[in-house]
Amino acid sequence: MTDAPLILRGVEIWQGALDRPAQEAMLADLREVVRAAPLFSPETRFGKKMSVAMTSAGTYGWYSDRRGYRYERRHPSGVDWPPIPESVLAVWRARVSAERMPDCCLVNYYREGAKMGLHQDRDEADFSWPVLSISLGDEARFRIGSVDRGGTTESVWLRSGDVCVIGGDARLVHHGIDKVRFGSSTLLSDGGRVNLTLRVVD
Ligand code: MD6
Ligand code: FE
Repeated sequence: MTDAPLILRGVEIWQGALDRPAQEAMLADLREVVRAAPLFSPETRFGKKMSVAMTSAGTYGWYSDRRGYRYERRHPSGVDWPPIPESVLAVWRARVSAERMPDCCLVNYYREGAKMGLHQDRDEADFSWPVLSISLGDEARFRIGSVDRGGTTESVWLRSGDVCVIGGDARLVHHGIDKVRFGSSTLLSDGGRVNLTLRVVD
């Protein structure tokens, strides 16, 4: 466990926060989540299918289509989202708060070639809560800009077991994933990257 985070544009990056056994245990829990609520690739509000496959756990799941970005109470199949695994909640408790648990754990799955454009996470009601992310599997280049659109950006490689906290003055910074170094980790047998983002929604 790292004892101090790297800070890039106000984003806390806890490198190596989860050891390999913790990563494997979390991945096993996520396989259960995906079994109950299968991955799907939503459309952006511009009608373009996202390259990242997603699902969620918790009270709410993040969803997108031509009507826009929002949280939904149910998976597109109509089932409730499964509960957020305890292994995931434990990271939130340790890094953010033991008082309030997240309402949503968005699961992003990057197959070969998948990426995520610069965006802000702003579909939540209360920006005083940070968004916490956990990276598992292949390394990815995480790009961070500013709260305002445009301007310069900086990037950092996120590796399996890294935890990021985007909060405070950085809560609304633009960020995205440029690319994933496919096959760089042995955690997922078929390669790829999983990123979890935990949010307080209401
Ligand atoms: C990803 N992450 O790492 C995309 N959002 O695949 C995010 O969009 C993100 O890492 C909010 C807070 C932390 C993040
Ligand atoms: Fe995000």
